[in-house]
Amino acid sequence: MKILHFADLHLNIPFTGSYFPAQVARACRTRLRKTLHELLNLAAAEEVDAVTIGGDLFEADRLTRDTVEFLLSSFEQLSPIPIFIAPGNHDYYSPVSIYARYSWPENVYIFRQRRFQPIELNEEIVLWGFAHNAPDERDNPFHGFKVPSNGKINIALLHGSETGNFIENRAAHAPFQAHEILLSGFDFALLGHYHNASTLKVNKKIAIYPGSPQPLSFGEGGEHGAALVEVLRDDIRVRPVITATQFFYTYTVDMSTFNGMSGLVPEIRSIAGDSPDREAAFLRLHLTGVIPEDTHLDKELLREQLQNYFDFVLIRDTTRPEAWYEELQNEPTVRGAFVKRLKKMMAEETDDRELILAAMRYGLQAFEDERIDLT
Ligand SMILES: [Mn+2]
Repeated sequence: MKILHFADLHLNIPFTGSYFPAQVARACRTRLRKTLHELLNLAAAEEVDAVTIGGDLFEADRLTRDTVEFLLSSFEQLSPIPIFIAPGNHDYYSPVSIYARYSWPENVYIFRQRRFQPIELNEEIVLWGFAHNAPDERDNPFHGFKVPSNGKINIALLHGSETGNFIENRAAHAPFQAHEILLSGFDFALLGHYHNASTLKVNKKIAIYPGSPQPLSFGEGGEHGAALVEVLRDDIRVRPVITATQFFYTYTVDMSTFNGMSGLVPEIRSIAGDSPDREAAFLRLHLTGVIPEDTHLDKELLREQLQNYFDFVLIRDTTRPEAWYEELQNEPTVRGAFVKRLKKMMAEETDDRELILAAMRYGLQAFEDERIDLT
């Protein structure tokens, strides 16, 4: 039995969190539709027995009729291959949801209940789907649930947060711990929710997050794709398939060591490398540090130059002029005292000026809760 599993496609996602202009966001949404077609084409080419979707297929509050019709016709084209959907927090099942209001093609099966429900995939394999019924399901889906002993291979399909040891994480959607998958009697779990691909192990592989087929925001730098899962009598084999064609890059430049634009642009550009499959690249650039008195940085020029290589450039500027130190040392805070002390050291120990300046930089970054890269 061969299954293509994916999750978190997030059709119609607005990309507001990434500050995309409308045009860039629209291009990304179009790309997500194309990605769905590629996933379904892959399912057909691999002659899978089933497709499973681990939730967040779309963002319900943004969904257009057009997208619904796109989904219905795309899924119908895969017929007779069955598609099983376990709704997540963005596409939760309710009587007024798109899942309930539209008539879906016959090869599409939607799980409706916030409790595992079984479907026999064949004589040996049972798929158990769990549906979110609200945008904020905080209960553990495995609590109080036990697969009846049926001598079969039991696979869970759900959208949820494997929390590791942080069991007190109250904001998590459908939180659980990896070992509970086995405790409930499942052999394996096909998951969704985390956008970076990962594998859960308890002695052996017991579950996968395939990752969102495309990364959807800055910070989603991991692997993104789908998983081809082969269920054998005594083994479950997983083959990851990378589908990402858009990429989000984050880069920090300490402007304290800035010496001219000519080196900066190639340096930033090189983080994206060369990738023949890349359709779009987005950059979030963080400028930090204290700028020496005689330095001038033309941010608009920098953005313009970077836009030759990136489809979107977001610049966050937390640089400060050198004169800022003077102001700071009079501040009646721990930070002020810190700066005053280092200034005094600088005046006394002229040999260690560079070192003290670095300490000042890192210290101030820490005060501002910034990430500190010791370079
Ligand atoms: Mn989710």
